Amino acid sequence: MPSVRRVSHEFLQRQGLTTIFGNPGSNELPFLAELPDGIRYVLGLHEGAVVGMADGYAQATGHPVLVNLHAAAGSGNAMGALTNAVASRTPLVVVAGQQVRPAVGPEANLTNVDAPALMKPLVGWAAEPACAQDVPRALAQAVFEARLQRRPTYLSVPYDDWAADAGDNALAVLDRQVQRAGEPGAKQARRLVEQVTAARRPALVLGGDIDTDGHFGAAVRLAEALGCPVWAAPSLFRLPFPNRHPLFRGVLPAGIEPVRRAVEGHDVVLVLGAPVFRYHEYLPGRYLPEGTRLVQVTEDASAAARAPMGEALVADPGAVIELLLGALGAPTVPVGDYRPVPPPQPGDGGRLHPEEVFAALRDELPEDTAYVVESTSTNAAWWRQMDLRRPGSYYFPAAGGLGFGLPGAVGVALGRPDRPVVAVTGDGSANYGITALWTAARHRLPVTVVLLRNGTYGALRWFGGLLGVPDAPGLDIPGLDFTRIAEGYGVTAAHARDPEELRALLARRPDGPRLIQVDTALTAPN
Ligand code: TZD
Ligand code: CA
Repeated sequence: MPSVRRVSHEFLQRQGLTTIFGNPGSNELPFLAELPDGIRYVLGLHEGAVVGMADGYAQATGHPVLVNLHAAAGSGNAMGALTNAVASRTPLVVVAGQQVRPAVGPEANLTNVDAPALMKPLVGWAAEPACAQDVPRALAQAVFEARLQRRPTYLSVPYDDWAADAGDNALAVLDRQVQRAGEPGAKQARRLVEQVTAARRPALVLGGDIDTDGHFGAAVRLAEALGCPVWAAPSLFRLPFPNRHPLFRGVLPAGIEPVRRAVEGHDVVLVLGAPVFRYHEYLPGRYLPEGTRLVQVTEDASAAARAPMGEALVADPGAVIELLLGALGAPTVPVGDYRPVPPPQPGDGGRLHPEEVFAALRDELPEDTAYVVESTSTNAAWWRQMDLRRPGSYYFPAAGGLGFGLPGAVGVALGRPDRPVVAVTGDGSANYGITALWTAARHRLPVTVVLLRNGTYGALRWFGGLLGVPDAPGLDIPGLDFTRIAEGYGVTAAHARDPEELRALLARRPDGPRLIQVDTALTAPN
C-alpha cells in the first residue's frame, strides 16, 4: 500500500493544486519529502506574505490553492492575512505540520495545542485527523470545503503520519469529485425576473465576486439592458465593472446613511455577488429609503443570512445575470460614451500629487495591467484618474488587512503571467508584506511596485480628524528608503522625482521585478 504522503500528493495533483505557497518548519518537512516533479513550491519568507501570495494567486486563477505553514507560530503569523482571504472568499487550503502524535499530549516544543481551535473563527473548516489513515480523506475534505464554502480551511497533520501506510481504502479518495450547481429553481427565477422587470427605477450594486467569478462582461451587458445606474459594493476588493462606463456611479460609500442617500429614488436595488453591506465608518441612519426594496443574490449563504435587510436568494450571480439577460432582451437606449478623466491635481514642493502618479500609470502602462492596490489615503485620487476596462484589473485587501499588496501582486503575477502586474503601495502598507520582494526577485517576476512615500499613515491622520482624535501618536513613519530596502531583497529600484521621470521609468517594460519610489503629497481618501 502507498504511504499517506504518496496518496496525498497524488490527490493534490489530480485536483490541480500543484503550486504550493509555504514557509516550512521541522514539523512540515516530512510532507515535503518526495514532492512529485509536477508540484512546485513557492517559498515566502513570512507567513503573512505566503498567504497574501496564495490569495492573489487563487483569485487570479480561480482555483483552490495549497498553503503550507508551520504549526502554531507560523499559523499565527498568517492569521492577519487570512482575514483578507475570508472577505474575498478565497479558497485557501492551509496545511500545517503538527508534532508527532505521541508528543502532542505532553505538549513537546512545536506542538500546535488544540490546532483546529487556533484558526477558528477565520476558517470555514478545521481539523486534525484522528489517525494517519484518515489524512488523505481529511485533505480532500479540506479542499472540497474550501471550494464549496469559498473560504480558507485548515488541516493540522502530525508529521509522523506522512510516512504511514495509507490503508486499504486510501485510493478511493483519488477519484472524488465534488461540485455545486447554483441555478435558481423555476419559481425563484420567475419571482426574480418579475421583481427586476417590474421595477420602474432599478439600480445595480455589484460586489467583488462578480469579477472573481468571471462575470465582469455579463454585468456590463445586464446594466446596459436595464439602462440603470451601477455601483460597486462598499469596501470593494475587486472591480466588477468598468469604472468610466457611463452607467457607473462609483464605489458605494461604506456607511449606512450615505448608502441610503445614494439609492434614494430607486424602487429596486439588485445586489449581485456582495454582502449587504460591508460598512466601515459608522454613520447611522435608516438602511434604505422609504419605498426601496433590496434583493441580494449571492452564493455566500452566510452573507445572505446575516444581512440586516432585504430579500436574499442564495444562487450563482452569474446564472442569475444570464437569466435576466434572457428576459430583458437587447438594450433600446444607447448608453453613451465612457467618461473622460479630469486633469490630475498638481503636487507641491517636489512632491507629486497621487493623481499625477495614477495618471502616469494610466497613460504609460498597458490597458490590461492588473493593479494590486494598497495605498489607503489615495482612494479618491485613484478612482478619479484610473480607467479600468478589463476584468481582473483591480485587487485590494478585502478585509482591510495591510500586507496583501506586495504579496498579492506576486501571487497575481505567478497566476497570470499573461498580464502586466503592478503593486501600488504606501510607505506604511509596504512594510507588512515587504518580504514578498524576495519571492518576486527569486522567480524574476516582472512586477512593478509603485511606492507612494508620504512619510505617514495618511489614512489614519484623516481618520483621526473624523473621530475627533487629532493628537494620536505613532502615525508618522519618516526615514524609510525603499530603494535600498528593495535592493537588499534583490529588486531593482529607482526614485522618480517628477512626473516626467516617473513616466519615463514606467514606459520601460520590466524584465524582472522593480520598485519605483515617489514622494507624494498628503491626500484624503474621500
Ligand atoms: N495593521 C494592519 C495589518 N492593517 C491595517 N489596516 C492597519 C494596521 C491600520 N491602518 C489602516 O487601516 S491604513 C494605515 C494603517 C496603519 C496606514 C497605511 O499607510 P500607507 O498609506 O502609507 O500605506 P497612506 O496612503 O499614507 O494612508
Ligand atoms: Ca503613507
